Parts: sequence; C-alpha cells; structure tokens
Amino acid sequence: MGNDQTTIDTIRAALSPHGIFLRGIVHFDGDGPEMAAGISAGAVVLLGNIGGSIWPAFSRWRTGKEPDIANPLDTWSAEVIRPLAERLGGQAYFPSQKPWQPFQQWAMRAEGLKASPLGVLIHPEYGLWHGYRGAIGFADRIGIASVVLADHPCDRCHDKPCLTHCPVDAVKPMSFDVAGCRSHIHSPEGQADCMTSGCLARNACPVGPSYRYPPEQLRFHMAALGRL
Ligand code: B12
Ligand code: SF4
Ligand code: SF4
Repeated sequence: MGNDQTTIDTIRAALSPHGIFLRGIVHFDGDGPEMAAGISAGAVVLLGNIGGSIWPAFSRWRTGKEPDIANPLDTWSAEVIRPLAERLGGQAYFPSQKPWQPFQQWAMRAEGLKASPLGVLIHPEYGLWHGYRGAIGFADRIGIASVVLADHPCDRCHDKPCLTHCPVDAVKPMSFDVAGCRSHIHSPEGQADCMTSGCLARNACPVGPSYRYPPEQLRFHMAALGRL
C-alpha cells in the first residue's frame, strides 16, 4: 500500500497542473484490458477532466502548434499521460484509441455513476460537464477500488429538459439519433445554435451549472463531433 500510495500521489501531482484528475480506480479479476506484455491488467486508474479544467493547459499547448493538427485533444492527452504511465511501469489507454476500451463501464464501477438519457454519464456534482482523457493500467492491483454509490440526479429530475431541447429530437431516452444530430449541426440553423453554443440538450440540464465548459471548449467539442 505504501508504494501504491506513492504511485497514486505521483499521478495526482503530475497531472493536476494539466487539469487532469484521478477520477477513480477499478480492480479486475482477469477481465482487465490487455497490457503490452500480453497479460490482463489488475487495475486501471481512470483520469479525466472536471468541468473546463483541462482547457487552460490544453489551450497553452495548442498555441504554437499547427492550427490544423489532427485530433489535438487526443494528441495532447497522449503527450501528457503516456510518459507518466511508462515511468510508473503501467500502460496508457485512451478513449478514442481503437479497440475502444469500455471507459464508461470503468467510470460506472470507479465512481458509481449512471448514464443520463443523453448517453453521457452524469455526476451528482459536475453534471454532464466532465469526461475521460485516459487511463493507466497496472499489472497488479493498486490502491483501493473506488465503489462510490453516487446519487443519480436523473432519478429525481421530473421534467427531463435534456429530452425536450434538441431542435430535431435526436435525443430520446437512451437512444441517440447520430444521423439526425449530424444533419442538423451541418445546417445553417445548427451552425447558429448547437455549433455556436454547444449541444442544446446537454446545455438544458440543470445539474452542475458552475462546471459548464467555457464557450471555446463547447465549440471545440461540437466542431469535433461535426467532423466525425
Ligand atoms: C463512439 C463514441 C461516440 C459516438 C456514439 C455512436 C453510438 N451510437 O454508439 C458518437 C460520435 C455519436 C459520440 C458522441 C458523443 N460522445 Co462519445 N464516445 C464514443 C467512444 C469513443 C466509444 C463508445 C464505445 O462504443 N465504447 C466501447 C464500449 C465497449 O464501452 P462502454 O463503456 O461499454 O460503452 C458505453 C457507451 O458505448 C455507451 N453509449 C452507447 N451509445 C452511446 C451514445 C452516446 C452519444 C454516448 C455518449 C454513449 C453511448 O453505452 C455503453 C455503456 O456501457 C467513447 C469513448 C470510449 N472508449 O468509451 C466516447 C464517450 C462515450 N463519448 C463521450 C462524449 C462526451 C460524447 C459527446 C457529448 C461529445 C461532444 N461533442 O461533446 C457526444 C454526445 C452528443 C450528444 N448530443 O449527447 C464521453 C462520455 C463522457 C461521460 N461523461 O460519460 C466518452 C466516454 C469519451 C470521453 N473522452 O470521455 N460518442
Ligand atoms: S436534464 Fe435531468 S434527466 Fe436530463 S441529464 Fe440532466 S438531470 Fe438527467
Ligand atoms: S448537438 Fe444539437 S442536434 Fe445534436 S443532439 Fe445536441 S441539441 Fe440535438
């Protein structure tokens, strides 16, 4: 546990200046993700942003880079997290890297979160304004697995405004009409609403307003969604 605590403290200290936080730890019994050595990980440390926490560090990094660099947020995340994982003898995983690792299942186990009707996991404090930037897998179990049974805000949200604010009804309970959303965000109306202010369905959620992403970050994520 002593060495575990050092590893955990090292992760926290190395990543917090970048606005990336240790979100939780998952332990596995042979069902962990594969590591480079061909073994399955015994634990994964989940890393992510809380509100707009990554935006200042990411924006500084981006200044001076080619403006058309592909997948800049993924590139930055890998530059920050991968060397740390290697230094600690672990393996880095990234949400957009194929094969896709089950980041949301890990988050449900690590933080006790549940899905909102949008598909995005909702946090009782941060609402929909958080995400995952990577994870570090270790061969052996590390730390204490977080099993936090969080309160689920959607259970006591009777009006569910996230289900009524999409202009093209792309958001239905637990199903997302990707084609409908995409066609709207490419239209002049979509450029003026969702692409400028962020997803109107996500914006309508009343939970965690102080964690809402800054306008530039909202536009950045929408532009990325529009390119997919
Ligand atoms: C593919 C994908 C998409 C596809 C979904 C296509 C589809 N219908 O399946 C598209 C491009 C539409 C998408 C959109 C968005 N996504 Co997405 N997406 C992913 C990705 C890369 C893989 C999902 C997957 O298949 N995983 C593999 C399986 C094995 O893992 P899993 O944990 O079991 O999978 C869960 C998800 O698949 C989920 N799910 C199923 N359908 C959908 C649909 C949507 C929209 C979401 C969000 C989740 C979701 O159900 C599973 C629960 O067990 C994940 C990252 C990751 N590696 O998980 C991000 C991820 C799920 N997305 C995320 C986000 C934030 C979004 C957007 C809000 C992005 C944005 N622009 O801001 C939008 C949602 C738009 C909206 N209006 O709400 C976050 C969610 C964070 C959170 N708090 O939960 C993730 C985890 C990425 C990250 N870096 O944090 N996404
Ligand atoms: S608006 Fe209500 S139901 Fe929708 S995500 Fe927010 S809390 Fe959940
Ligand atoms: S981005 Fe716009 S069109 Fe897409 S789901 Fe959100 S509100 Fe609907």
